[in-house]
Amino acid sequence: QSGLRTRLLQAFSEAEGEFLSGQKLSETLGCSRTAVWKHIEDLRSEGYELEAVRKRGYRITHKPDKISGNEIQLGLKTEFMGRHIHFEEVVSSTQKIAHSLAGDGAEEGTIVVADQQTGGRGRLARAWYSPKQTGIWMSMILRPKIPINKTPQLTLLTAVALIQAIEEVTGLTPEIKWPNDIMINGKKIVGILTELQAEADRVHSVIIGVGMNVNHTLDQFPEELQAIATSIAEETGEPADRAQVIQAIMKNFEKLYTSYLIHGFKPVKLLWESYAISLNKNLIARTLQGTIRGRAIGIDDEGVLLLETAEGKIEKIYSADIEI
Ligand code: BT5
Repeated sequence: QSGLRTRLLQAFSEAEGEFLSGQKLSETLGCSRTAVWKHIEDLRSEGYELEAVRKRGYRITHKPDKISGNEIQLGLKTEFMGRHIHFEEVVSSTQKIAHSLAGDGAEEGTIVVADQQTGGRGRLARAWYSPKQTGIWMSMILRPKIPINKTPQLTLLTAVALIQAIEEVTGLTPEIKWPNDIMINGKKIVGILTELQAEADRVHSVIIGVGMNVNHTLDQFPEELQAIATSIAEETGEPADRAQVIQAIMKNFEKLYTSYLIHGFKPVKLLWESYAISLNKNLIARTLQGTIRGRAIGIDDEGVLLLETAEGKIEKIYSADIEI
Protein backbone atom coordinates (compact mmCIF):
# COMPACT_ATOMS: atom_id res chain seq x y z
CA GLN A 1 0.00 0.00 0.00
CA SER A 2 2.54 2.55 1.11
CA GLY A 3 4.85 1.45 -1.72
CA LEU A 4 2.16 2.30 -4.21
CA ARG A 5 1.63 5.65 -2.66
CA THR A 6 5.33 6.46 -2.81
CA ARG A 7 5.36 5.53 -6.48
CA LEU A 8 2.29 7.64 -7.13
CA LEU A 9 3.94 10.68 -5.54
CA GLN A 10 7.11 9.89 -7.44
CA ALA A 11 5.20 9.79 -10.74
CA PHE A 12 3.73 13.22 -10.00
CA SER A 13 7.10 14.52 -8.95
CA GLU A 14 8.67 13.31 -12.21
CA ALA A 15 5.80 14.78 -14.27
CA GLU A 16 6.85 18.21 -12.94
CA GLY A 17 3.38 19.70 -12.93
CA GLU A 18 2.16 18.12 -16.18
CA PHE A 19 -1.06 16.13 -16.20
CA LEU A 20 -0.93 12.36 -15.77
CA SER A 21 -3.89 10.38 -17.05
CA GLY A 22 -5.62 7.79 -14.91
CA GLN A 23 -4.78 5.24 -17.58
CA LYS A 24 -1.08 6.11 -17.56
CA LEU A 25 -0.98 6.05 -13.78
CA SER A 26 -2.65 2.67 -13.57
CA GLU A 27 -0.09 1.30 -16.07
CA THR A 28 2.89 2.84 -14.33
CA LEU A 29 1.78 1.64 -10.93
CA GLY A 30 0.42 -1.68 -12.10
CA CYS A 31 -2.93 -1.27 -10.39
CA SER A 32 -6.54 -0.63 -11.42
CA ARG A 33 -7.83 2.84 -12.20
CA THR A 34 -10.15 2.51 -9.23
CA ALA A 35 -7.13 1.96 -7.01
CA VAL A 36 -5.45 5.04 -8.52
CA TRP A 37 -8.58 7.06 -7.83
CA LYS A 38 -8.70 5.80 -4.27
CA HIS A 39 -5.08 6.84 -3.64
CA ILE A 40 -5.76 10.23 -5.12
CA GLU A 41 -8.66 10.67 -2.74
CA ASP A 42 -6.33 9.69 0.11
CA LEU A 43 -3.85 12.34 -0.97
CA ARG A 44 -6.66 14.91 -1.02
CA SER A 45 -7.71 13.99 2.48
CA GLU A 46 -4.13 14.66 3.60
CA GLY A 47 -4.17 18.17 2.24
CA TYR A 48 -2.84 17.69 -1.28
CA GLU A 49 -4.80 19.59 -3.88
CA LEU A 50 -5.15 17.85 -7.22
CA GLU A 51 -6.63 19.24 -10.35
CA ALA A 52 -8.58 16.70 -12.41
CA VAL A 53 -9.32 17.50 -16.03
CA ARG A 54 -11.29 15.20 -18.30
CA LYS A 55 -9.18 13.45 -20.94
CA ARG A 56 -5.97 14.88 -19.49
CA GLY A 57 -5.83 13.42 -16.03
CA TYR A 58 -4.49 14.70 -12.74
CA ARG A 59 -1.81 16.98 -11.49
CA ILE A 60 -0.81 18.17 -8.06
CA THR A 61 -1.41 21.89 -7.65
CA HIS A 62 -0.62 22.16 -3.97
CA LYS A 63 1.29 20.02 -1.52
CA PRO A 64 0.33 20.15 2.13
CA ASP A 65 2.71 22.00 4.40
CA LYS A 66 3.85 18.71 5.74
CA ILE A 67 7.03 16.76 5.64
CA SER A 68 7.42 13.03 5.79
CA GLY A 69 10.12 10.46 5.13
CA ASN A 70 8.63 9.93 1.66
CA GLU A 71 8.66 13.58 0.74
CA ILE A 72 12.29 13.87 1.75
CA GLN A 73 13.38 10.68 0.03
CA LEU A 74 11.82 11.58 -3.32
CA GLY A 75 14.33 13.58 -5.27
CA LEU A 76 17.20 12.97 -2.86
CA LYS A 77 20.50 13.15 -4.77
CA THR A 78 22.94 11.55 -2.35
CA GLU A 79 24.87 8.35 -1.75
CA PHE A 80 24.53 8.11 2.01
CA MET A 81 23.19 11.31 3.55
CA GLY A 82 19.49 10.95 4.28
CA ARG A 83 19.32 7.44 2.86
CA HIS A 84 17.87 6.32 6.19
CA ILE A 85 15.23 8.67 7.51
CA HIS A 86 13.59 8.38 10.87
CA PHE A 87 10.60 10.70 10.71
CA GLU A 88 8.19 11.52 13.54
CA GLU A 89 5.40 14.07 13.81
CA VAL A 90 6.17 15.07 17.40
CA VAL A 91 9.21 14.31 19.49
CA SER A 92 10.80 15.76 22.55
CA SER A 93 14.14 16.29 20.77
CA THR A 94 15.51 14.75 17.58
CA GLN A 95 18.94 14.73 19.30
CA LYS A 96 17.71 12.26 21.88
CA ILE A 97 16.39 9.88 19.24
CA ALA A 98 19.55 10.22 17.17
CA HIS A 99 21.70 9.40 20.21
CA SER A 100 19.76 6.26 20.82
CA LEU A 101 19.79 5.21 17.14
CA ALA A 102 23.53 5.90 16.97
CA GLY A 103 24.06 3.76 20.06
CA ASP A 104 22.14 0.98 18.31
CA GLY A 105 24.50 1.14 15.33
CA ALA A 106 22.58 3.37 12.90
CA GLU A 107 24.41 3.90 9.64
CA GLU A 108 26.32 7.03 8.80
CA GLY A 109 24.06 9.55 7.13
CA THR A 110 20.94 8.48 9.03
CA ILE A 111 18.78 11.48 9.82
CA VAL A 112 16.06 12.03 12.38
CA VAL A 113 13.46 14.59 11.35
CA ALA A 114 10.44 15.80 13.28
CA ASP A 115 7.62 18.16 12.39
CA GLN A 116 7.56 19.45 15.94
CA GLN A 117 9.75 19.26 19.04
CA THR A 118 8.39 19.75 22.51
CA GLY A 119 11.80 19.74 24.19
CA GLY A 120 14.13 21.08 21.49
CA ARG A 121 17.41 22.22 22.95
CA GLY A 122 20.34 24.45 22.17
CA ARG A 123 23.76 24.53 23.78
CA LEU A 124 24.06 24.53 27.57
CA ALA A 125 20.54 23.09 27.84
CA ARG A 126 18.93 26.24 26.49
CA ALA A 127 15.53 25.77 24.88
CA TRP A 128 15.09 25.72 21.12
CA TYR A 129 11.69 26.84 19.91
CA SER A 130 10.42 24.19 17.47
CA PRO A 131 6.71 24.56 16.65
CA LYS A 132 4.91 22.31 14.19
CA GLN A 133 4.69 22.77 10.43
CA THR A 134 7.16 25.58 10.20
CA GLY A 135 10.71 24.45 10.65
CA ILE A 136 13.35 21.85 9.97
CA TRP A 137 14.16 20.06 13.20
CA MET A 138 16.70 17.46 12.30
CA SER A 139 19.64 15.46 13.65
CA MET A 140 22.27 13.84 11.43
CA ILE A 141 24.32 10.82 12.52
CA LEU A 142 27.92 10.71 11.31
CA ARG A 143 30.77 8.33 11.96
CA PRO A 144 33.92 10.16 10.91
CA LYS A 145 37.28 8.62 11.72
CA ILE A 146 38.75 11.76 13.22
CA PRO A 147 40.20 12.58 16.62
CA ILE A 148 37.87 14.17 19.16
CA ASN A 149 39.62 17.54 19.07
CA LYS A 150 38.74 17.90 15.39
CA THR A 151 35.00 17.44 15.82
CA PRO A 152 34.24 21.18 16.24
CA GLN A 153 35.29 21.48 12.59
CA LEU A 154 32.12 19.60 11.71
CA THR A 155 29.99 22.38 13.19
CA LEU A 156 31.71 24.83 10.88
CA LEU A 157 31.40 22.46 7.93
CA THR A 158 27.69 22.07 8.64
CA ALA A 159 27.24 25.83 8.70
CA VAL A 160 28.80 26.10 5.25
CA ALA A 161 26.61 23.30 3.86
CA LEU A 162 23.49 24.93 5.32
CA ILE A 163 24.34 28.27 3.79
CA GLN A 164 24.94 26.67 0.40
CA ALA A 165 21.59 24.88 0.64
CA ILE A 166 19.70 28.02 1.65
CA GLU A 167 21.35 29.97 -1.18
CA GLU A 168 20.50 27.27 -3.67
CA VAL A 169 16.82 26.95 -2.76
CA THR A 170 15.93 30.53 -1.83
CA GLY A 171 18.55 32.86 -3.30
CA LEU A 172 19.18 34.33 0.16
CA THR A 173 22.79 34.70 1.31
CA PRO A 174 23.01 34.13 5.04
CA GLU A 175 26.11 34.73 7.14
CA ILE A 176 27.81 32.77 9.89
CA LYS A 177 28.35 33.96 13.41
CA TRP A 178 31.02 31.77 15.01
CA PRO A 179 30.57 29.01 15.88
CA ASN A 180 27.08 27.83 15.29
CA ASP A 181 24.64 30.56 14.31
CA ILE A 182 23.46 31.31 10.80
CA MET A 183 22.12 34.81 10.48
CA ILE A 184 20.21 36.85 7.96
CA ASN A 185 20.13 40.60 8.41
CA GLY A 186 21.50 40.18 11.91
CA LYS A 187 18.83 37.71 13.01
CA LYS A 188 19.22 34.02 13.68
CA ILE A 189 17.69 31.67 11.15
CA VAL A 190 19.55 28.44 12.04
CA GLY A 191 21.17 26.99 15.13
CA ILE A 192 23.53 24.02 15.09
CA LEU A 193 24.22 21.70 18.00
CA THR A 194 27.08 19.21 17.71
CA GLU A 195 27.25 16.36 20.19
CA LEU A 196 29.49 13.31 20.47
CA GLN A 197 29.46 9.73 21.47
CA ALA A 198 33.09 8.96 22.15
CA GLU A 199 35.61 7.12 24.26
CA ALA A 200 38.89 8.58 25.45
CA ASP A 201 40.36 8.87 21.98
CA ARG A 202 37.83 7.43 19.60
CA VAL A 203 34.73 9.01 18.12
CA HIS A 204 31.82 6.58 17.86
CA SER A 205 29.45 9.06 16.36
CA VAL A 206 28.86 12.73 15.92
CA ILE A 207 25.29 13.92 16.14
CA ILE A 208 24.67 17.23 14.48
CA GLY A 209 21.38 18.90 15.30
CA VAL A 210 20.05 21.50 12.90
CA GLY A 211 17.18 23.81 13.76
CA MET A 212 16.10 25.99 10.84
CA ASN A 213 13.22 28.44 10.86
CA VAL A 214 11.55 28.04 7.48
CA ASN A 215 7.93 29.11 7.31
CA HIS A 216 7.36 31.03 10.53
CA THR A 217 5.91 34.49 10.30
CA LEU A 218 7.41 36.93 12.76
CA ASP A 219 4.31 37.01 14.94
CA GLN A 220 4.50 33.23 15.31
CA PHE A 221 7.71 33.55 17.29
CA PRO A 222 7.43 34.04 21.02
CA GLU A 223 7.94 37.65 21.96
CA GLU A 224 11.45 37.19 23.33
CA LEU A 225 12.62 35.78 19.99
CA GLN A 226 10.94 38.30 17.69
CA ALA A 227 13.86 40.72 17.85
CA ILE A 228 16.56 38.10 17.37
CA ALA A 229 15.07 35.39 15.12
CA THR A 230 13.86 35.21 11.56
CA SER A 231 12.80 32.59 9.01
CA ILE A 232 13.21 31.92 5.31
CA ALA A 233 9.60 32.90 4.58
CA GLU A 234 9.99 36.10 6.58
CA GLU A 235 13.04 37.06 4.50
CA THR A 236 11.85 36.01 1.04
CA GLY A 237 8.16 36.73 1.47
CA GLU A 238 7.13 33.23 0.44
CA PRO A 239 7.04 29.82 2.04
CA ALA A 240 9.70 27.28 1.14
CA ASP A 241 9.26 23.55 0.69
CA ARG A 242 10.93 22.03 3.73
CA ALA A 243 11.52 18.65 2.08
CA GLN A 244 13.29 20.38 -0.78
CA VAL A 245 15.46 22.35 1.65
CA ILE A 246 16.40 19.13 3.47
CA GLN A 247 17.32 17.51 0.15
CA ALA A 248 19.57 20.45 -0.66
CA ILE A 249 21.17 20.25 2.79
CA MET A 250 21.85 16.53 2.30
CA LYS A 251 23.45 17.10 -1.09
CA ASN A 252 25.66 20.00 -0.06
CA PHE A 253 26.62 18.39 3.24
CA GLU A 254 27.57 15.09 1.62
CA LYS A 255 29.77 16.84 -0.91
CA LEU A 256 31.63 18.93 1.65
CA TYR A 257 31.93 16.16 4.20
CA THR A 258 33.28 13.67 1.66
CA SER A 259 35.84 16.20 0.52
CA TYR A 260 36.70 17.02 4.16
CA LEU A 261 37.44 13.37 4.96
CA ILE A 262 39.89 13.26 2.05
CA HIS A 263 41.42 16.74 1.95
CA GLY A 264 40.99 17.90 5.53
CA PHE A 265 39.66 21.16 6.92
CA LYS A 266 41.54 23.73 4.78
CA PRO A 267 39.05 23.98 1.88
CA VAL A 268 36.12 24.13 4.34
CA LYS A 269 37.91 26.80 6.33
CA LEU A 270 38.26 29.02 3.27
CA LEU A 271 34.56 28.70 2.48
CA TRP A 272 33.64 29.28 6.10
CA GLU A 273 35.70 32.46 6.24
CA SER A 274 34.00 33.78 3.13
CA TYR A 275 30.65 33.59 4.92
CA ALA A 276 31.74 34.71 8.38
CA ILE A 277 30.48 38.01 9.78
CA SER A 278 32.46 37.90 12.96
CA LEU A 279 35.94 38.19 11.46
CA ASN A 280 38.00 41.37 11.84
CA LYS A 281 35.47 42.75 14.27
CA ASN A 282 35.70 43.56 17.93
CA LEU A 283 33.76 40.96 19.84
CA ILE A 284 32.78 39.95 23.27
CA ALA A 285 33.08 36.21 23.84
CA ARG A 286 31.24 34.90 26.85
CA THR A 287 32.73 31.56 27.82
CA LEU A 288 32.04 29.38 30.83
CA GLN A 289 35.41 30.52 32.18
CA GLY A 290 34.71 34.21 31.78
CA THR A 291 34.30 37.04 29.31
CA ILE A 292 37.00 37.91 26.80
CA ARG A 293 37.03 40.98 24.60
CA GLY A 294 39.08 41.26 21.47
CA ARG A 295 39.28 41.47 17.71
CA ALA A 296 38.46 38.26 15.86
CA ILE A 297 41.47 37.63 13.69
CA GLY A 298 40.35 34.29 12.32
CA ILE A 299 39.87 30.64 13.06
CA ASP A 300 42.76 28.24 13.30
CA ASP A 301 43.03 24.94 11.47
CA GLU A 302 41.08 23.23 14.22
CA GLY A 303 38.17 25.64 13.88
CA VAL A 304 39.01 27.47 17.09
CA LEU A 305 38.26 31.20 17.14
CA LEU A 306 41.30 33.47 17.66
CA LEU A 307 40.74 36.74 19.48
CA GLU A 308 43.42 39.40 19.79
CA THR A 309 43.00 41.32 23.00
CA ALA A 310 43.84 45.00 23.54
CA GLU A 311 47.13 43.87 25.09
CA GLY A 312 48.00 42.08 21.87
CA LYS A 313 47.56 38.62 23.31
CA ILE A 314 45.95 35.92 21.17
CA GLU A 315 43.20 34.06 23.01
CA LYS A 316 41.86 30.77 21.72
CA ILE A 317 38.10 30.47 22.08
CA TYR A 318 36.83 26.92 22.00
CA SER A 319 33.24 27.57 22.94
CA ALA A 320 31.38 30.78 23.67
CA ASP A 321 28.46 33.04 22.96
CA ILE A 322 29.56 35.88 20.76
CA GLU A 323 28.33 39.42 20.90
CA ILE A 324 29.33 41.62 18.00
C1 BT5 B 1 21.65 26.57 19.11
O1 BT5 B 1 21.88 26.71 20.45
O2 BT5 B 1 21.58 27.47 18.32
C2 BT5 B 1 21.46 25.12 18.65
C3 BT5 B 1 20.03 24.82 18.29
C4 BT5 B 1 19.88 23.43 17.75
C5 BT5 B 1 18.44 23.03 17.57
C6 BT5 B 1 18.31 21.71 16.86
S1 BT5 B 1 16.69 21.39 16.34
C7 BT5 B 1 17.05 19.76 15.99
C8 BT5 B 1 17.97 19.29 17.09
N1 BT5 B 1 17.20 18.77 18.22
C9 BT5 B 1 17.36 19.54 19.32
O3 BT5 B 1 16.79 19.33 20.41
N2 BT5 B 1 18.22 20.54 19.04
C10 BT5 B 1 18.70 20.49 17.68
P1 BT5 B 1 22.31 28.06 21.15
O4 BT5 B 1 23.46 28.68 20.43
O5 BT5 B 1 22.48 27.68 22.58
O6 BT5 B 1 21.10 29.03 20.98
C11 BT5 B 1 19.92 28.91 21.76
C12 BT5 B 1 19.27 30.29 21.83
O7 BT5 B 1 18.70 30.63 20.56
C13 BT5 B 1 18.11 30.34 22.80
O8 BT5 B 1 18.54 30.63 24.09
C14 BT5 B 1 17.23 31.45 22.21
O9 BT5 B 1 17.71 32.72 22.57
C15 BT5 B 1 17.47 31.32 20.71
N3 BT5 B 1 16.41 30.53 20.05
C16 BT5 B 1 15.61 29.55 20.54
N4 BT5 B 1 14.80 29.06 19.60
C17 BT5 B 1 15.07 29.76 18.46
C18 BT5 B 1 14.58 29.72 17.13
N5 BT5 B 1 13.64 28.86 16.74
N6 BT5 B 1 15.11 30.59 16.24
C19 BT5 B 1 16.08 31.47 16.58
N7 BT5 B 1 16.58 31.55 17.82
C20 BT5 B 1 16.09 30.71 18.74
